[in-house]
Amino acid sequence: MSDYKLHYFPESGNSYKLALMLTLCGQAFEPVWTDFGSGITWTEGWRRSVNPMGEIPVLVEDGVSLTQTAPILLRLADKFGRFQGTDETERFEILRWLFWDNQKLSGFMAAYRYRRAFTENPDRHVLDFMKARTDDFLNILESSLKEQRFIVGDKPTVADLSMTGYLAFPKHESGYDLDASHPAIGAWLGRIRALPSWAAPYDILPGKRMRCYV
Ligand SMILES: N[C@@H](CCC(=O)N[C@@H](CS)C(=O)NCC(=O)O)C(=O)O
Repeated sequence: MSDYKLHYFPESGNSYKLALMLTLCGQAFEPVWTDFGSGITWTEGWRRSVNPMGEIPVLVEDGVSLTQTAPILLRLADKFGRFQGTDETERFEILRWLFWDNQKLSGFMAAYRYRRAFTENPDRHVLDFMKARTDDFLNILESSLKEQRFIVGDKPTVADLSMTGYLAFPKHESGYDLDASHPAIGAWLGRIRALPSWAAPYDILPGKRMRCYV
C-alpha cells in the first residue's frame, strides 16, 4: 500500500486525471491544495521545492515526487493492473492517444477553459484561436468514438481517463454542451461515469475555488 499526496487545484483537469485514476483503483490520497490563481507555481521557491517544471499536478508516491500525468497514469496502471492495454498494439495505441491528449485536446482545452472561465477580460483573439483548435480536436475524438465504446479496444484505459480530464467539468466552464454538440463523446463520458467508484472532479478535488466569470 503506497502513501499518496496530490498537489492540485480544484479546477485542474490534469489533477483530476490522477485523482480519478487513484479513486478508481481504490487508492486514498492526501489532497494538497495549491493557490494556482495567486501565481505560486511561477515562483522560484515553489519550483525549487515542489516542481521544477512549474506545473500542477504533482503526485508524491511514498515520498517521491512524480510529474507529468501521462507517465504517472501508465505507472499507476502497471502498479494496480487496471486500465492497461492487453497487448503491444493496444499499448502503442494508448501511448499514441496520451501524447495526442497532452499536446492537443487537454493542452488546448485547458488553456481555453482557464482563460474563458477563470480570468477577467480574456483576450478575444486568443480565445477564438484556442476555441478553433479545441473544436477540431473534439471533432477528431468524436469521429473516433463513433466507431468504438472506448478509445483503445473495448475496455477503458488510461487514455480514456486522460482525455476525460477536462470534459468532466461543468459545461458552463468550457462552454461546450457535448451531449448536444458531440453525441459520441457524450455517450462515452456516460460510460466513464458508470465505472464503479467514478467521482466528479469537484467531489474529489476539494477546497477553495477560483472565481468563475462565466
Ligand atoms: N503535460 C502536463 C500538463 C500540466 C499542466 O499544464 N498543468 C497546468 C495546470 S492544470 C499548469 O500547471 N500550467 C502552468 C503553465 O502552463 O505554466 C501534465 O500532464 O501533467
